[in-house]
Amino acid sequence: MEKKDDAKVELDAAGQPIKPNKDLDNNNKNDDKTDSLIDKMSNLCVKDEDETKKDKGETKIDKYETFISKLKNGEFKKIAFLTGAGTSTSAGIPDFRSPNGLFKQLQEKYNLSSPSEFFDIDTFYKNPEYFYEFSKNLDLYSYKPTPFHYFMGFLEKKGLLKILFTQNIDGLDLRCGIPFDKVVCAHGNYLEGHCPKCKKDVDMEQLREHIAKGEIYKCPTCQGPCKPKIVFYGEMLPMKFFENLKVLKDVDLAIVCGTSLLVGPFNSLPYEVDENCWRIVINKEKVGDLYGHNCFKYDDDDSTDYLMVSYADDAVKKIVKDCGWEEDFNKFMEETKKNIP
Ligand code: CNA
Repeated sequence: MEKKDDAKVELDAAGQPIKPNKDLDNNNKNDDKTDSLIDKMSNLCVKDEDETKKDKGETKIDKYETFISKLKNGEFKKIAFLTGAGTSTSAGIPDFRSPNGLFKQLQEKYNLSSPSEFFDIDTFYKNPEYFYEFSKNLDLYSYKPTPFHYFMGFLEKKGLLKILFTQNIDGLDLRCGIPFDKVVCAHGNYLEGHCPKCKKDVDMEQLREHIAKGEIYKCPTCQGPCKPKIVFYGEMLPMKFFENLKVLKDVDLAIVCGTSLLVGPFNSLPYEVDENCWRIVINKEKVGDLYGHNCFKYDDDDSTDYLMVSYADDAVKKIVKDCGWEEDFNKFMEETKKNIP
């Protein structure tokens, strides 16, 4: 496909179109018709390209350049990250909704009627053994943080990270140099155990032992099945999520990454920020069209929303390079990795 500039039809001194392509010129004798056809086709090509860009949510490159220049020059002083499963797929943990994601795997294995049913609290009450079997085979300590996780830690080291809201329960965010008080695990974690029925905390060590043996750990108080404090569909989010919403009002850059933005209330977080806040969305496919509404103004040149259709780690590589931070970032990764068990 021709680029926009190549497709321009130049006019001669008499105001007639000069044919843009020499080969076409030689092969076509009916000049006027050919010219107008070429003209029309050129315009079609340009339109096509623009439409494709719009479909992908890409906008002009200068918005990215402005973003980089502000990041590099320290104009963003309070950065929030809003992340999902896509930040951990390169560590080897599948996400939910990708074609080979957990939803499909678990729906097929347990013959469930909907993809999300496995993580529904009613399924857990009915068949706690499903989740115990899944957890038994899940050794979260065997996974290592990805370059994206280290990037968040790197910005924390630079004093720029204000807060991280993550939907992930893998704990990788806590292993790359970000202090616990700045991490909101919106969908809970695997570090603590509780009884979802009576809400009592239970001993995680005992819960782990039960999971390893495939025995349901019954709540000492109400006899209900216990599980790690990860939030299932139908359960409340941790209070820390709601308590920290106000922090988002005070950030000047929000980086949203690796999330389909389909799970509420997490998917409302990008709208908690101030209207002047920059919102950079990094995802391997376009996201952010909530219920058919384009909530991000990617295509509006005056907006501060920018979509990078990219794998999370590739985006980090590019941003770090464009900011001239490669050497410092690599050093940070190496140093931080040494402290990971
Ligand atoms: P999701 O709905 O599965 O969406 C993931 C998004 O990330 C999709 O849009 C993918 O296209 C995109 N994606 C996948 N890999 C990459 C990549 N390498 N780079 C960039 N983008 C990528 O997951 P969400 O997080 O949006 O949904 C919320 C669920 C998923 C939460 O309840 C989580 O607890 C849950 N989850 C967490 C983990 C984990 O802790 N690592 C794993 C699987 C699911």
